[in-house]
Amino acid sequence: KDHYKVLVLGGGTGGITMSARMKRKFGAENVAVVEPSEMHYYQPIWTLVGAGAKNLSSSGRPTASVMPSGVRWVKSKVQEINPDTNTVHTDNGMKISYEYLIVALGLQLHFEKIKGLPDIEDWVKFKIGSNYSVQTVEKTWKALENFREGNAVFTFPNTPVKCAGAPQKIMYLTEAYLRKTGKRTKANIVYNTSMPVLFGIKKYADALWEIVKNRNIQVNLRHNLIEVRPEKQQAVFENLDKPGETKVFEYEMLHVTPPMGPVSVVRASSLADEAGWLDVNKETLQHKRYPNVFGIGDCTNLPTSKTGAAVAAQSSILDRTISKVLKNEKPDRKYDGYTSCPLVTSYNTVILAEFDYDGHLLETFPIDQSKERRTMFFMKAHVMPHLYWQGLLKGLWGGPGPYRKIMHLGMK
Ligand code: FAD
Ligand code: UQ1
Repeated sequence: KDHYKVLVLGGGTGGITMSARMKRKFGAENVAVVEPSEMHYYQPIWTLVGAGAKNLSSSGRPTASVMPSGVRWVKSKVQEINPDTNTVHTDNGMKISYEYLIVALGLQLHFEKIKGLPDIEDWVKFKIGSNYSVQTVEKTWKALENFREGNAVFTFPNTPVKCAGAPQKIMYLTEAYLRKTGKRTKANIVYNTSMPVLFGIKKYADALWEIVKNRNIQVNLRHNLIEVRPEKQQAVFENLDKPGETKVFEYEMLHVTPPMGPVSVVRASSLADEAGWLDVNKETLQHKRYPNVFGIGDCTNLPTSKTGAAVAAQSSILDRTISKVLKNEKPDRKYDGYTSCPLVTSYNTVILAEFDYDGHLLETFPIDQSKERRTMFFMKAHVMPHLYWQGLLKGLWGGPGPYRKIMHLGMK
């Protein structure tokens, strides 16, 4: 069969979530998902894998096991999207047509844009790691375990990224680990970020500045990693405020957050905006020019922070939008940009950031979430994985919005 009522591109967080919801709406036989990967990963736990607190194997399950039963899995890569003819070409030579298209292709990592970064097989030798990919996350832990003395350097690129807190979460974990193992006095911890701020939302940024001050962590703003000299264990940064000026940092451990960008197949299609991201309406998630096309998650140009928590909130809105479009009615519920970032600040504490498009706080719990809390760490490490596999991926978790209202009943 090569025609489906609903075709979903990508079987990651957003793709599996929407396929479960579309199965309920249209019946499994009317839904197909294009995804090449044999394994599906719960990426948020990689923060703890890189710090040696969880196993990599706990983060993955076979794609076959998360695909809603009866939904067609096309195990191939999307090669070309033609919204004018309602067709998609795949690497294995299929041409699939659709009535409705949901694009959930995530984003692309660009390690190759950093000059001199060695082949991944050599990262252990050169003390480099990155929590951002399945191939590199265990290398972070190796570098941390092998740390003797010197600089532990953490980077944040000059592009949009997914989970904007993750580049510094691993830094706090490293600091805690080195303290625990008696090596902290021999270590200098350096966070070099391209951003002009430590975090985009002031309330959380204030809390994080307090933490870096107390733990003697050096933060350099507007520092962008452009080159690694592995043999010399040096990382080269450009000063984004003074073009042409570079600064070399020696390292004993280097955590790289790679530059990121839109996936090439979206960028090359007429679905993209000027920057290459999927061009959707920020309230309804419907494509701006093709009304039978929708987007969710990291591949979109929704002006919020790219996270799984955002995908959860988007999924219930998109479900509703599609119901309305089906009935030729106007979409009514609006996505407010809800996103969340559990900022892991040690092996047992988390600051749970939650906010919307305008940077207004949308905290679920009626307590000050900018404080480091053990309860929130427990949520991140032990509750969220279940909520992900059993709730979100089954189309049963649409974000904490409704619960927030209940929790705040009778409170200001
Ligand atoms: P993905 O889940 O990445 O899925 C994209 C899918 O598209 C993939 O399966 C890929 O194989 C597939 N694909 C790509 N190209 C093609 C193609 N050409 N054809 C077919 N398929 C293709 N979020 C949180 O909410 N909380 C956190 O604490 C958190 N921590 C994180 C920590 C780290 C280290 C990382 C890396 C991410 C973290 N995130 C967190 C972010 C979260 O994982 C992502 O935002 C979320 O997975 C986005 O879902 P998505 O469906 O848009 O993309
Ligand atoms: C969330 O819904 C979610 O998706 C399942 C995450 O991804 C792993 C999160 O990290 C967070 C924080 C949420 C938000 C949920 C609550 C209960 C605050």
